[in-house]
Amino acid sequence: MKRFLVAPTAGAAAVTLLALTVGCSSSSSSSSATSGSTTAGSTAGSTSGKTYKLSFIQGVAGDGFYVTMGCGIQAEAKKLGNVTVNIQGPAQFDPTLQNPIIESVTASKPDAILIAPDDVSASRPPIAQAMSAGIKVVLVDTTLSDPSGAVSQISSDNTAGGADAFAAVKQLVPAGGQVLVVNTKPGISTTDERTSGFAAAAKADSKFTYVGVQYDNDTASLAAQVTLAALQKNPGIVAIFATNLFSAEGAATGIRQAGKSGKVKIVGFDAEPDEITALQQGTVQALIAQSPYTIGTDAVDQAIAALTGKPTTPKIGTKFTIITSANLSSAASQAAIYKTSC
Ligand code: T6T
Repeated sequence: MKRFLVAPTAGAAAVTLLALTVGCSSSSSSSSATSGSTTAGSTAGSTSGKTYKLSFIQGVAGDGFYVTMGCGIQAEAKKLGNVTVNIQGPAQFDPTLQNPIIESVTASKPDAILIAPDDVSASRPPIAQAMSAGIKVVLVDTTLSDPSGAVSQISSDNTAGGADAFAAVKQLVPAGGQVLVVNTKPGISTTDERTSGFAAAAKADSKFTYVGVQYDNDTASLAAQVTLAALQKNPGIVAIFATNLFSAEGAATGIRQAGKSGKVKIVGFDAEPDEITALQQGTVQALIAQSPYTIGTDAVDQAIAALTGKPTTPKIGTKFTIITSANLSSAASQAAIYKTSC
């Protein structure tokens, strides 16, 4: 996988960016209420004339990360010319909502499923059932405690991303102090790993006190509430690491409500437009943008390789772009902002 570096830039909240790389790709898009399908108009990528049917099951619908991943998936399908894609996702990041979608997609007999599992354990049985039915499975973004049988696992290096978030906090608050994590919920591989990476780095630095993690059930409204409560309980908090898009949006609201905008720093994961607005307004100081579009393109390539007997890559890591107000206008930062539609 690739990793990045957070390099200090001149002036205030400057954490400039980045760039290590070590692996390969990422994903996205819709709800049980939402689904879409795209079909290539030619057989440009086909040698046999066969058309391949892929299904992409998002971690949750309406999340810019998965929307962007879906754009990559659809673009790659179109490029190959002999691939159709159906996109669906649960209304919440919840295996009890996602599992029935996995089951109904399996019943529809696609050639491959690209999926961001909602829980490391609870998502395994229906995914194993899909594999047993002969469907190729590519794990995008999140993974399982037991990923055996999957063609490929494609994601950011999330533990490293958590450590990078702490490096950004150190640059923002060199004197140290209390730090908090606002996270989604236990059992999501990606955000658990980000939290562990951040906590380990914070605990290893004697200038900082790690005050723990608050969970928001992947909702911005709860993230705002737990942030406000945590700031009231621990007025010494100097920075918050928000482990994903909704956590960052909500933490920014909580800090605003506490009247501490800009005083308590936020380093957040992801880069959807509302997070960029918070960065411009000075509520959020740094964003660790993932590469969901690339996860999507790589996932299609892995699925098609598996279906055509070509070599596959068991683990692919995709890069981060660390966005700050100082580098927001750069081409790299602009290209890293997530899409709200394709
Ligand atoms: O951070 C991404 C994704 O990587 C994570 O697994 C869940 O949350 C997001 O989709 C952003 O909301």
